[in-house]
Amino acid sequence: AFGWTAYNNYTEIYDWMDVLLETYPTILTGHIVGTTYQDRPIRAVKLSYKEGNPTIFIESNIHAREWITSATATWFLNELLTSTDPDIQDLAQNIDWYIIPVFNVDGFHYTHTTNRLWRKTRQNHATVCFGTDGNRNFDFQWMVNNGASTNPCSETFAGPVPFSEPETVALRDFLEPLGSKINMYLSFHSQGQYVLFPYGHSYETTEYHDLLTEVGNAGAEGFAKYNNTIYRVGPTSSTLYIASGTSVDWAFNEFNIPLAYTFEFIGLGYGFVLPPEHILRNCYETRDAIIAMVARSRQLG
Ligand code: 0X9
Ligand code: ZN
Repeated sequence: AFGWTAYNNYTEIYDWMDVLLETYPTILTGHIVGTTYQDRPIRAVKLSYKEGNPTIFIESNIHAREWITSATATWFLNELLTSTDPDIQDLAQNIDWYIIPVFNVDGFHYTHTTNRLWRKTRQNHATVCFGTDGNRNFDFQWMVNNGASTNPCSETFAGPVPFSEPETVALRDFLEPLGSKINMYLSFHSQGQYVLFPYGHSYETTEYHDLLTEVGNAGAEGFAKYNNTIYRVGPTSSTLYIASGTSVDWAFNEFNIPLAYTFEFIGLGYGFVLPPEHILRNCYETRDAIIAMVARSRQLG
């Protein structure tokens, strides 16, 4: 049965999404973001109780091996639909949510069948190596400042050109009519315990730096609530490393989204292979982080 005591593969996640769509037909709508290189659908759900809500967009598992991200995204979606906690019911009823639980479907499938530690997409650009780092393939400051690699065998291969991957093209085209309505964009990753925000490609700070810091700090307080888990907060470049052509930086810039974050969840020393008994802890921590970030952003208007 579907749940959060073990990790689920993409067909299990998609079958569960179908059940949700049948169970909550007035609240949920299913969307096909696009199709992967290997012809799998990239699916999203939109949760909306009413007209006129602000919008939060969650993109998860762009990196294939980061299984805790789709586990957490699906748990959070389930929570929005079923929780009796007033804070969660408030989030469900007064925010519109778009959630892509598994963005890199081909890569995710490959981690379940062949190589648990695969990161990239599965398209081959006429070399011996497969795959592009989806989170280096977006057309914002693509390939600048050594924040990605031109080597197709590298884990951070940026692709031969920006938007060389059908997956990143799909997200671009899906966001085009929607992006300017998004108030908060969240990209789920593992691991390292960080709340990161633009920019990744340079140390230059953005016009939203103070707001991003305030709301990011609230997120870290939320992550700490359940079990004292310490998250560091700051721009990707100065807090983690230089990364160019990422989805968050692209969406932030393209649609002027004031609140755009990357979460790097817990690894607990296990790296990307977080044992399933730690899934729920990460879910609770992420729930508390999102509650806190929404509360702080409402206070700040
Ligand atoms: O390098 C990455 O893409 C992310 N770290 S990971 O270990 N999950 O691969 C960090 C990306 C964060 N940066 C931006 N979104 N700018
Ligand atoms: Zn990642």
